[in-house]
Amino acid sequence: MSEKDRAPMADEHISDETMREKAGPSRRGFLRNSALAGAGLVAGAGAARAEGPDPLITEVQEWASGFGDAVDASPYGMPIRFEAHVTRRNVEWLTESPVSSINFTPIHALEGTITPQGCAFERHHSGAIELSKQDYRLMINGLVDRPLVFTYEDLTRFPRHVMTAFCECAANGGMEWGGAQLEGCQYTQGMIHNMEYTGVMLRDLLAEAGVQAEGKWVYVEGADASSNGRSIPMEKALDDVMVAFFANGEALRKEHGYPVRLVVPGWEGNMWVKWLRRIGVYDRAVESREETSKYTDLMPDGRARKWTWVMDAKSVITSPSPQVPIRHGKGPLVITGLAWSGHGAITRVDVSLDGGRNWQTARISGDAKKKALTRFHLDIDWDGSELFLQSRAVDETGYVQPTKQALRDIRGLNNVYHNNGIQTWWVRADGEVENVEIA
Ligand SMILES: Nc1nc2c(c(=O)[nH]1)N[C@H]1C(S)=C(S)[C@@H](COP(=O)(O)O)O[C@H]1N2
Ligand SMILES: [Mo]
Repeated sequence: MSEKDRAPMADEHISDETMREKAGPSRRGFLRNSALAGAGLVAGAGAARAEGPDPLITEVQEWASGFGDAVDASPYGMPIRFEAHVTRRNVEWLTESPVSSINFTPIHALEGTITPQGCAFERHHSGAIELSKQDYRLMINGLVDRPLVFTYEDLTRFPRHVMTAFCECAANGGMEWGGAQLEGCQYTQGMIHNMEYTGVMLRDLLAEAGVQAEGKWVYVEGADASSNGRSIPMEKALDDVMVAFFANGEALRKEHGYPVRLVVPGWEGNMWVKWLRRIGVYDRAVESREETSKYTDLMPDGRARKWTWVMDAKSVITSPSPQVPIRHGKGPLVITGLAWSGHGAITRVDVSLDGGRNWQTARISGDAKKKALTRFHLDIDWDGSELFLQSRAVDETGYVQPTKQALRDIRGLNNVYHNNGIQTWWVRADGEVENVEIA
């Protein structure tokens, strides 16, 4: 992972223009003289400023000359083909096998805050399993008064709650510890998704079983071969942990843990057990079978930081960014990105155009929900000169997102997990954008 690798981007720059060309009869095929040809219609800012009238305005188009698709053409709809490039992507050299691997959310191409399930990153230790509601069982055992086994239907009879939360893999940004490496926020910060979940609170299930006084930890595991067993302190388990079965209004997708997953707001992704099958209550933290040493942060002196569960405040500019260069030239430019904190709500996002010397406060668009992705925008008038774009998140605890160098000074270079450092994009005068680090 040492050399700067552009390979994954080979098929990346499928611009809207290319898609339009691929999309069928060329627009030029419809160019005809029209009655309005000499009418002096002026195209608006940003529209094609060709001489003469715009046939898209003056001509009756093919799509207005007949019927569109009938209602059942696609009983469960997929994005229109012009958006077919907006997908999860994998970096092949990162892991040995795709069944124990990760892919990346196309955050550069999304807006707002909700991640559609179909392009939300996946992380599996032994592949995504197919488990039906009929075959689903959830056991609660250990230090409880009444060991219980729930069917899926049993779970649906507990009071339901709705919450939005981000899920970020602890390894998000891990490839960037040693320096700028991958071209695109999809790869540098895309091990994250943000969904609106519906489910039941873990505390309600634990109350049903009756946690005994010595029960201080829950050990949660999945039904897949890896089981992904993790220990969660009782305090968190009784706070905001959810046993979820809907995401973004519909059933969880298979790859996100259908039919039931754990939602552990603000905490690193590996605790969010998918295909949840057992909750054991214990008096101590139980180590998972295979993963005793994983997800610790290796320090320069060889010691490891452990139980670094909460994801610290972080942000990234999603556009412009290496996969989203500026194509429209100078003038009005919308800068946008995402900010989040596992400690609560984002209270401010600053943006720098000059690599961190000067900062201005961006607009937070929509709600800044606790432990959820928050969208920010900054509208500038770009003079066409190069920029060193950075964003810096501040959360409700007052914590300010650090520079990558500040993190390295504390944790050294052996680390992989929990890189929440400030990202720099070098916007060149020609509008192309590169991942860089400035000293
Ligand atoms: N059962 C099970 N749960 C799991 C995993 C797994 O491999 N098996 N991977 C974990 C890790 S490391 C992460 S980052 C998140 C990713 O969730 P997602 O695949 O829905 O994005 O799931 C977690 N839960
Ligand atoms: Mo993860």
